[in-house]
Amino acid sequence: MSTSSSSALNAGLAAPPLDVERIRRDFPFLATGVAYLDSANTSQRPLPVLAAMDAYHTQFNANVHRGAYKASEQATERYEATRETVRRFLNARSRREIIYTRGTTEGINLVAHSWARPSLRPGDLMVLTIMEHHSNLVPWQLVAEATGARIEYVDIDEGGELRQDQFRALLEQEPKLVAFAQVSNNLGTINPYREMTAAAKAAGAVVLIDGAQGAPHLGVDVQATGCDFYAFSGHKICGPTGAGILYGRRELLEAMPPFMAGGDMIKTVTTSGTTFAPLPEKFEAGTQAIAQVIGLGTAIDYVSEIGLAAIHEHEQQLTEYALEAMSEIDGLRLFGPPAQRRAGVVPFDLAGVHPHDVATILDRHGVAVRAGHNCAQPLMRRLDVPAVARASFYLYTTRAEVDRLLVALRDAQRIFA
Ligand code: 7TS
Repeated sequence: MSTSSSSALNAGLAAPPLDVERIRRDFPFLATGVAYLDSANTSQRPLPVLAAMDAYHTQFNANVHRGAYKASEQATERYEATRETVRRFLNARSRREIIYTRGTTEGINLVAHSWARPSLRPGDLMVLTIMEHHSNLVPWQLVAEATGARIEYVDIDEGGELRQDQFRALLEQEPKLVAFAQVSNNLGTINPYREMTAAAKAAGAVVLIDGAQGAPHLGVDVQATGCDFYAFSGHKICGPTGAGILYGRRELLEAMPPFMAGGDMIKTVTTSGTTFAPLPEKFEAGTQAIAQVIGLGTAIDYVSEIGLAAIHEHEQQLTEYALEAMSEIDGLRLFGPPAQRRAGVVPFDLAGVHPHDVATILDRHGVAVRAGHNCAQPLMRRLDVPAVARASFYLYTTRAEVDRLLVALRDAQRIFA
C-alpha cells in the first residue's frame, strides 16, 4: 500500500495499513453484500459493541446510580467506565467535563441553551461557517432570536475550504462565540481547527467545535486544541444511536445552569427550590441511554485499538482513488478540497440527473450513498446546487466497493443519457 497520501496531520508518521478484510468480519451488516458508502451519515457497528450492549441487557440490566444491588452496581460501573474512556480519547482533564448526550445535536443545543442564552446580549457576534450542518446552525439562530445577538458566516473558497482571511477579519470584531465543524459532513474538508481555535481564543471568543465528523476519523486532543466545547455522536464512530458526548471546559460547565431538569441532576429538592448535583450529573437529567453509553465506550476502545491514524490514512487512500476515477466520468462534478485535506467524504453531482435518482440507481446496484441537501441547505445554496450525492468511507470500506460505485455511476449516466 502506498503511503504517499499520508497527510500533514500524520506528519510523516505513516501508520501501518489496516487489515480491512479482518476488520470487515467484525461488522455483521457488511455480510448483506451492500457496498455501504454512507458512514458519514451513520457508521456500522462491530460485534464487540453489539456484545457489550447485549451483556448489559442480558446480565446486569438495571438502572445506574441507584440500586443497592449487584446488577445496578455492575451497570453503573460499566456506564461510568465509558466516561473515563471518553476522557482519555479526548484528553480532557477530568471525567466531570464529559457529559452524556443523545448526540451532537443535543450537545450543541445544551451549550446554546445553558451557555449562550444567559451570556449573550443584543448586538453580540456569533461566528459560524457556511458549511455547517443544521445542528450547528439552527440552535444559534434561535439564540440570536432570543437574545438579539447576531451571526456572521465564514464563506468557503472554490475548493471548499474556509476563507481564513474572512475568519480573521471577523475575529477583529471580537465575537462572543465561534462555532465550526472540525470536518465538513458535505465537503469532507478538514478545517484547520487548532489554528482557528487558537485565533478565536486570542480574540476572546468561546469556541465550540462540532466533532460529529471529526471524532470518528481524526479524534481530538481538547487540551492541546484549547476549545471550550466539543460535541460528537456515538453512532458515527461505530457506536449505537442514542448516545453522544459533550465535552465542556469545567469552569464554563460549573457556571452554566442546567439544560434539562428532573431526576438525577439534583442535590436537594424542596417545595421552594432545588440545588443541583455536581458535574457531570447536573446535565444528565433522567434515565440515560445506559446500554448505548456502554456500547459507545466499547466502540471508542475498538476504533482506538485499530488506530485513528491508520483509519484516516486508509480513508485518504480511498478518497484519492475515488476522486481520480470519478474525475474521468463525463459530466460528473466533484466538490471539496484535495484528498490530503479531507476526510473520506466524496460529494458529487451528475449532470442532468437529480442526486435522488442517482442514489436510486446506485441502490439497484447495491451501493448505498446519501443524496439530498444533507442537512446543510446554506452550503447547497452557496454551491448553487439543490442537492448533492455523497459517498463516504470508513475503516471497513474497500477499493472494490469504490469500484462498484464507479460501475453504478456509469450505469446511471447511461440510463439518463
Ligand atoms: N454535525 C455534523 C458535522 C454532522 O455531520 C451531523 C450528522 C450532525 C452534526 C448531527 O449529528 P446527530 O448525530 O446529532 O444527528 N450528519 C449527517 C450526515 O452527514 N448525514 O446524515 C447525518
